[in-house]
Amino acid sequence: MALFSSSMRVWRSVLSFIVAGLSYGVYHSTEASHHYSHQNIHQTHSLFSNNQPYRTAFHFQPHHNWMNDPNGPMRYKGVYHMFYQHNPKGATWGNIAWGHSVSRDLVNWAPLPLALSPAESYDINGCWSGSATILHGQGHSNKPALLYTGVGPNQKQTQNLALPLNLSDPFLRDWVRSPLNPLIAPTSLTQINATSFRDPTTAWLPHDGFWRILVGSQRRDRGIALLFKSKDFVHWVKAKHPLYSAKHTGMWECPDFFPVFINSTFGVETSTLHDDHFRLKHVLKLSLIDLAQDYYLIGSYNVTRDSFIPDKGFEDTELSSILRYDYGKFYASKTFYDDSKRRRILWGWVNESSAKKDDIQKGWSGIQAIPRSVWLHKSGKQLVQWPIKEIEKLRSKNPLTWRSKVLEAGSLLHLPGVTAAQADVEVTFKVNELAEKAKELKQIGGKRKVTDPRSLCGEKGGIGPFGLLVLASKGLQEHTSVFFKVFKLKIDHNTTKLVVVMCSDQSRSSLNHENDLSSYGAFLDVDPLHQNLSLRSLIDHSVVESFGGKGKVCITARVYPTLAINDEAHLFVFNDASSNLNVTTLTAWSMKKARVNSIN
Ligand code: DQQ
Repeated sequence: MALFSSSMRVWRSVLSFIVAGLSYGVYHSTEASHHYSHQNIHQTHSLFSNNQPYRTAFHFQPHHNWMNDPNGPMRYKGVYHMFYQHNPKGATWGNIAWGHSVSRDLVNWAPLPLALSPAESYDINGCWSGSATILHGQGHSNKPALLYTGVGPNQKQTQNLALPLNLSDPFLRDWVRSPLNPLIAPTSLTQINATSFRDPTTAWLPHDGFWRILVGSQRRDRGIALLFKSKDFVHWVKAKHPLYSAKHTGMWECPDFFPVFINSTFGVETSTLHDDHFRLKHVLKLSLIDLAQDYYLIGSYNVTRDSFIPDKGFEDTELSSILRYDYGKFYASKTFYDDSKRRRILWGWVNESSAKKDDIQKGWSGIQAIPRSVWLHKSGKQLVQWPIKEIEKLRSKNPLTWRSKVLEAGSLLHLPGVTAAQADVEVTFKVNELAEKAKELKQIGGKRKVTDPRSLCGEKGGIGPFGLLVLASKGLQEHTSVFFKVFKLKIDHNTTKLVVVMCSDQSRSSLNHENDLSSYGAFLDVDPLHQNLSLRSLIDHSVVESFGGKGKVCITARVYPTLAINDEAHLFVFNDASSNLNVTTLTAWSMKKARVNSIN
C-alpha cells in the first residue's frame, strides 16, 4: 500500500469525480463507424513491431484490419468455427467478406482463408451477416450450411446459400455458393424494402418438415423479423405474417431466435420445440441499428400459428425496461448450440471507442466479447450469462485470494501481484442490513420516476459506490470504475424497495478525451438484504467485461489508458459507502495470453 499513499490523497477527489462525471452524463458518440457507404482501404500500420498497448491478449480478434459482427458460429467434427464480418483491406468498415478461424477450445484460434468474399453480382458490394445451420433430417446428416446476405448493385440485399466443398475437412476451408442464389430476393410482390432486408438466422426444423428462418427488416419506423419457410433449404416462401414486429424500433439487424429450458442451465438445440423433462421458452434477440444495442424478449413460440408472444414486448413498456444482454458496448450478437457440452454460447461484437484515425494507426478495429454460456434464470424473467469455462485455463496458478475482509468506509485497497492489464477478478460484497440505511428516492409524488439506471450511478446518497477500480494509473489520473450502489425506492405510499444499480464509469479511463468515455449502468435484480453482491471483471488491455449478480447484468467497456498500460496498470477494490463493508471472497488471477489468430 506504501506505493499508493499519495493515491489515497487523491482518492476522495476521484470518488467525487466518479459521481460528477456520471451525473453530467458524459455520453460521447465517438466510435468506429460501420455505416454502409464507402469502401475503405488503408495501408495497415506495421503491426506488432510498434507499440500496441490496446491489443487484447485473450479476446478474439483477427490478426489485423477491421472486424464487426460474429457470423455462423458452430461446432463441426469437434472443431469450433468462427466467421466474422471483415474488411481484409483496412482497419475501418468496407469490402465486407467473411473472415474465418477455427479452434478446439474457444480460447486459442487459428486463422483460415476468407470463407466468402464479394464475387457474384448479388454480393459484389459485400457478403454481410448470416448464420450457420447444421442440416439434419430429410436425408441430411450433419451438413453445415451458411445463409448470408449478399449486397448487390444499389445496395440491394438478398439471402444466399453457401455449402462446404469438402465435408470431410473438419476445418471447412472451402465454401461453394449455391447456383440457385439469390435464394430470397425482395420483389414488389413481397413488399420488402430491398435495402433493409438482411441477416438470416440459424434455421430451425419443426415436425411439419418446413425449415424456418428469420430475416431482419423494417417498414417505416417499425422493426420486423420476417419469417421464411422451406422444405428443401433452397426454395423459400415468406410466411403471411412476420414472426414479430414492433413500432418505433427502427431497423432490426441480426435477429436471433432460440429455445431455452425453464429450470435448467443446459442449452437447447435450435430446432427443439418439446422436451420430455423440461418446459421451454423462446428468446428473440434483435439488434436495433438506431441505438447500436441488442435487446431480447422472452416468450412463447407457437409453431402452428408461427407466432411469438413475448411475456413483455416493446409495445408493453418503455425501451429502457426491455432486457439487454449487455448494457455497455456489445452488438450484432449471435448464439449457437454446442452439442458437445449441451450449452448455448453467445458471441457479440465489441466495437472500438476510439477515433477512426487511431484505429487506422493501430491497424485493427473490433473484438469479440469472451463467448458466454447463456441460459434462462430460474425466475424465468431474464437470461443469465457467464464466460465459458474454458477461459479459466488462462488463469495463473497463484491468484491473490482474500476471505472475509473488512473494507472500511472510504477505503481503496491495492491488489498486488496481479498483471492488472490482463486479469480476471471475482469479488463478493456483503451489504445486508447496511442496505436499510440507503437513501430513499421518492418515485411516487416525487419529482421524477427513476427509469434510467445510469442516472442513479451518479446520484449522491445511497449505499456505495463500492467495487473495483481497474486499469488505474499509479496516481489514479486514469482508471475505470466498476461498482454497485444501493438505493431505497418509494414505490407507493406504503411500499419501499431496495434497488441495486451496477455501473461502469469510463469518464476517467483515459487522458485522451477524443475517445468515447460514455458510462453505462443497469438495474441488478438482487435482494441486497439477503444476497451478497458479486462482481467479476475480465480485464484485457482495452476492454473490461463485467458480470454482476453471477451473470444477471453484463457491462462491456472499451478503454484506452495512456498511463495505465501493461505493467503500469493497477487494480484496486474500493468502498465509498459511509460504513464498513465485508468482502466475503476476492480472487484475482493474472491471465495468460491466448493464441488468437497469430500467423507465425
Ligand atoms: N453488419 C452487417 C450487416 C448487419 C450489420 C454489415 C450489423 O449484415 O446488419 O457488416 O452490425
